[in-house]
Amino acid sequence: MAVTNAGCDLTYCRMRGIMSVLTAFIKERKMGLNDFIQKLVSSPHICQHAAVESFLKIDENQNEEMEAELGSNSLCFRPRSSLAEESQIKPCDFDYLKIIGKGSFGKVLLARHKETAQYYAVKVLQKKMIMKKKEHKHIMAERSVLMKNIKHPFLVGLHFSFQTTDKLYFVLDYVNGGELFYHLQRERVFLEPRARFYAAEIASALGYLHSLHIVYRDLKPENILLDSQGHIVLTDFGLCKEGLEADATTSTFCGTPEYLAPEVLQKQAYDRTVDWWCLGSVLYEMLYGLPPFYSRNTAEMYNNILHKALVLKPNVSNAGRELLEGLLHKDRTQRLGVKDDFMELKVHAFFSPINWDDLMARKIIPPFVPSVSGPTDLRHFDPEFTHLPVSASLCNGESFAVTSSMREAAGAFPGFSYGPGHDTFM
Ligand code: ISQ
Repeated sequence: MAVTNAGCDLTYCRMRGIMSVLTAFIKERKMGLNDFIQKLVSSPHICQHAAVESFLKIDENQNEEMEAELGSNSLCFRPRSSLAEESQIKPCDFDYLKIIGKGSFGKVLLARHKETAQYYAVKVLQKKMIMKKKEHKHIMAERSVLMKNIKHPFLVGLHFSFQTTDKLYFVLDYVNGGELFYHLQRERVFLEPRARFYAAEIASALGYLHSLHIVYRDLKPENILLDSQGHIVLTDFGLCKEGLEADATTSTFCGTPEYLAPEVLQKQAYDRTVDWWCLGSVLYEMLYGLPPFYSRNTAEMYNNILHKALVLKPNVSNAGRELLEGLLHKDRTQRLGVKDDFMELKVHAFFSPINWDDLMARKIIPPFVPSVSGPTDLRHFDPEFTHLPVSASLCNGESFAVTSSMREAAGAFPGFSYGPGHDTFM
């Protein structure tokens, strides 16, 4: 009995020992698993793998909790779409309805997802053209910026990106309120409250990008859209410069010359204050009807930007003129926003009627609501685009004769594809 008791005691002791070893083991495993999960979710690439996604059971709510735990800068980009489909997203998953924009590298189309009937703006870029103009770094930058868990009420959202041998596809939020400057052209100038509303929404989007160390860099009229409610949507992150810390500068530029800041024109180093110059240019144009330093002669306009003093006619309020002077300082070290970035703009007298919390919550009623009857109402898009025939090759048009330049283009965008099932590159 004693032996048995002793045996029991021993067994009990042993049991306790085993339990504590097991507990330690489980604890360690748990920590290891936590580490593992953290690694998984901080790699957008891995966490979009179908198997990983189902392992993590990422759905909207869980992801929100996870984001709160991991901090808002987690790199795991949440697809905005509720697509349950786990197969790879491909061009033929969409009906391409109309061309709504066109540029040198490709076009933007209104597309409807066949399964969900959801409308998207699909930006299709020709790899060949991008390679020819040595722009693939910018395109990858656009995709990487869009994927950086960017979520802001006034920035276009990326749902998926994928590629075929000759094309890159970005599947973006679709908005049909038209370009801000389409409406400005119709009205010549905006009254101050309306200009203030747009400038405030744009400023909050820029401030948000800066907080992620992203400089938008090329704010220009065609990148500023309105949604159907009349809120701002900034598109086109192709020229964004990623990874600029608060006092970092860069000097590479190849954008279009709409609102070029002096330092960019002179190919000097620039930083996030370049965006405040661009905002000043947009605000100036909204209030005065033409860009600042405008001349029909481009060379003269460049000269004006670099050397001509800013003259502000008195038909704008003192606060408005003071803000423009601050934003359009030729010397970026004197420009409004150089110290505290967006904070300096937020507290400026011109924006005193703006409640920034309401603005971010889209609670400020837009001063103008574009008239649209529904998603397929394209009245605010240029008929020059919408009347163009939609190419059938978007869905079935892989080119058959594969040339060496195509082969080169095909492999030039590793890691571009993003969305359900895109764990590998094409
Ligand atoms: C979204 N909706 C309409 C037009 C667009 C152009 C470019 C990028 C996104 C867009």
